Amino acid sequence: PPAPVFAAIDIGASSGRVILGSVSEDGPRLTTVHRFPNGAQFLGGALRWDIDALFAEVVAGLRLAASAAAGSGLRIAGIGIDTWAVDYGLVDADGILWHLPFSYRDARTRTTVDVVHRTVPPEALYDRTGLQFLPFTTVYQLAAERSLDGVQALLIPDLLAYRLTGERRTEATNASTTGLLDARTGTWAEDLLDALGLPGDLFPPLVEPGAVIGQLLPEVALATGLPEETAVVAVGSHDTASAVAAVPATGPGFAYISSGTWSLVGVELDAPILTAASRAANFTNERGVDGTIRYLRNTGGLWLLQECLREWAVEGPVPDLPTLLSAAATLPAGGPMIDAESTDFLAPDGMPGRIRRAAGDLPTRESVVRCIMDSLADAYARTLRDAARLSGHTIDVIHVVGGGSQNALLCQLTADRTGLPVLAGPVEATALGNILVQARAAGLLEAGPGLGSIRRAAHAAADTVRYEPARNGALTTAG
Ligand code: LFR
Repeated sequence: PPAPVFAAIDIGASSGRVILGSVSEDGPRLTTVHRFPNGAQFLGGALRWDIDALFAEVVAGLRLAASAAAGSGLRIAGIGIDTWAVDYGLVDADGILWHLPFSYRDARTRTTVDVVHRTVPPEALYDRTGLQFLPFTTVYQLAAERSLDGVQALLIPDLLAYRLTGERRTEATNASTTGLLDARTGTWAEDLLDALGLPGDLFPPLVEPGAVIGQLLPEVALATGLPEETAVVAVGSHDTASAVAAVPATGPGFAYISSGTWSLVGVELDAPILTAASRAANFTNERGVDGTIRYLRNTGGLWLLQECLREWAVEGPVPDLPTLLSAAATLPAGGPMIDAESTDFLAPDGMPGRIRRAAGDLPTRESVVRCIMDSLADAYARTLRDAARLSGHTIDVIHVVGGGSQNALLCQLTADRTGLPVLAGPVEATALGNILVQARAAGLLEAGPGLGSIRRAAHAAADTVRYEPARNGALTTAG
């Protein structure tokens, strides 16, 4: 029989891709078969995701994947989907989508945060769900819905899986970003749903990474050229869960920075930390693959840079990113900084102006870029110091994965500010984690529990670049 390959559909807030991956003795091999841009758009008076356009890209990508696999004599043994977290579509009993999913950057939760907190105080929410306060968490978005009668909420990857298979599930890692999952048990906090007036069956049943969600609908099989028996498999459908699963760590003392539109900065733990000190430091306890806990803070990310580049491109021709970054690297250290964690930078538009107002004197584009890089590295160092202090976890190396791992200036500044070595890569950690979870479920990697076989495979695949700090000094609990 033809050898198996797995398809990863990996969609971030600014771009998506469909990647084929095979897993052999020598480690995993990935091939990108389709790439497409993504971004929230003003549609129907609000910032939303064009989910129909995204689904069309998914189908187009699967069609390309099908022919690439067939051309190499391989069989697609599974399809896994991961995207950004927290956002959802409302689907009625007939499967009709009520409105285009809102983006977490839409302003509608500005008033609903207080509405939720008046019913369940933030301390109680933290104690139960362990999530850092972010104004866009699903629970605040749901409070902005006019009615939830007769509908179910499907998180974005679950919505795409539903359109592929007709099956409704809620994948567990992404469920943990809704603010409605119990951090201790990993099950729905039913009393919380109840207290907030949300229907008990608002979300479909939970499913763990590795489980089969369903097979392709006949019309999807037809459109993609894949057999109907092709399984859609649950993976860490929260992109950050997949990315951190594929961190090529070789020992326990690692921290990670999942670096893309956002930077997710923290450590991996066995159990959540739900203390008042942890809440005060705004640390999150998100669920990872195999019930691991990602203890992290969502700091600002490359969104700051993406938005500047977008705006500058509207003004006229811009130097390409490598040129801008090299120019920024020649500027002296110690320049102006912004608070990269501030919600002031959440919304789109006018980013260079907002950064200049916050930082003060930034005469050139490269000085704005340098300010962003310094500010991100500073936020990373602050966050990792807090993570070590609050968790007691010793950190002796930082793994940077995702698109930002290719940003040499940012990686070096991160090493310098933390005093720790940075191992950068893989770039496609998210797709790799997606594929490795499928491969393990198919029996190609040693079974869990524990991410051991996945991390070993990730390490075999990884082509990492090492950045040494200008001065040494491990971050410890005393840090
Ligand atoms: C990263 C990410 C983060 C989440 C943010 C919004 O892509 O999934 O983990 O906080 O996007 O969903």
